Amino acid sequence: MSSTFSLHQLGWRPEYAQHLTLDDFEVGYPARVAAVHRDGLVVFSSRGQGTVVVPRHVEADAGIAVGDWVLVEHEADRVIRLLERQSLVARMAAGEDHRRQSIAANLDALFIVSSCNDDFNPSRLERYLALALDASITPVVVLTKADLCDDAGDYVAMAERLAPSIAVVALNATHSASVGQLLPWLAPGKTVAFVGSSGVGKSTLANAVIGDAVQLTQGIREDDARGRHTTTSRDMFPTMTGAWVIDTPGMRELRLGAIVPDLGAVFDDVAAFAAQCRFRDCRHEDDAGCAVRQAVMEGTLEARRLDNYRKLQREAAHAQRSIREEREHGRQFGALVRQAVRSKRERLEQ
Ligand SMILES: Nc1nc2c(ncn2[C@@H]2O[C@H](COP(=O)(O)OP(=O)(O)OP(=O)(O)O)[C@@H](O)[C@H]2O)c(=O)[nH]1
Ligand SMILES: [Mg+2]
Ligand SMILES: [Zn+2]
Repeated sequence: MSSTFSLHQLGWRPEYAQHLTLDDFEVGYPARVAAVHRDGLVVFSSRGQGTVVVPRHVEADAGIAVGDWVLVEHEADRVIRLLERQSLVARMAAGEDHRRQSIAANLDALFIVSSCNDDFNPSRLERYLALALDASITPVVVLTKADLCDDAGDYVAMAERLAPSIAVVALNATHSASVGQLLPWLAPGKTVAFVGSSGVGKSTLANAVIGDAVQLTQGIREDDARGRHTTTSRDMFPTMTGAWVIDTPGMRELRLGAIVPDLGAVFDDVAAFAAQCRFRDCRHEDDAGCAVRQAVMEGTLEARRLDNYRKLQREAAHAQRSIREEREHGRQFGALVRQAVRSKRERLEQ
């Protein structure tokens, strides 16, 4: 895949140039990140595909992500800096690690993939929907394995109820005519990513829209114990229609990493009931004057949905706290270093 791409083809937008000066263009050129490896980035640019290193001082919130735009030195395969992102999908790292972990940057649409079987989980879908809507990315719920279930329509109806006016598509990922339903989001220069649990068909879908280039993607896949191909890295590929698609490994856990998540975009019904609670700061824990709990009691609001809303709220508050602590820690460390340098200088000057 050594073909070259124009900025336009790569999905460039004038916004990315906002903080670039003429000087910047003299020393470097913009390139788009197609893969992130430990020892460098794979990038696409007007020079074709290349590999560049990232100097330590080039920092990015949550790390440089697939889909990011970087300025690369003309004379060396080295990143000068990261260009301002239009959007970022990130999550909190699993376990004790409290850092934010980027999944993909500068997306136009997020394909949230689930299957028409036991994988279908409304609370998990709400989680992904919140992630996309919070980043101002168009979410599309893609329900695979429609060919293996009795009535995919039931799943579509359940998914449509999860957030106001979202697109839901049911299909057979192994059937190209069926995958054609994704074309409205694959216009030239648009960038999309597939996310969801392992085995739901993300790579099958990605390969279907990549088309002829499909054979080139096999290298990134590894056979797992069950003889299945399971994706192990995030990579961006051009599609037949001139869009960009990012395939991601199946996620077991998606902890919201948004700093101020807009849960109201998904849970508009909860927000509407909450507006009628007697107390403005109602936490919907007590029945007294709580319109939200009343709605659950009357059956107009699903108890599961309220539980999930509150769970995501707690999670977001937790993420916000750890991000603040991390920053505070960084500041304190910086102050400590400056103090040490100052006292050393003072000693030398005495
Ligand atoms: N019949 C049918 N099989 C499907 C469909 N979607 C995926 N599969 C099959 O499911 C298996 C897993 O698909 P993958 O595309 O590898 O799943 P994935 O989401 O990329 O999985 P990870 O890379 O592990 O995250 C493959 O054998 C596919 O052929 C579908 O809509 N219908
Ligand atoms: Mg895969
Ligand atoms: Zn309430």
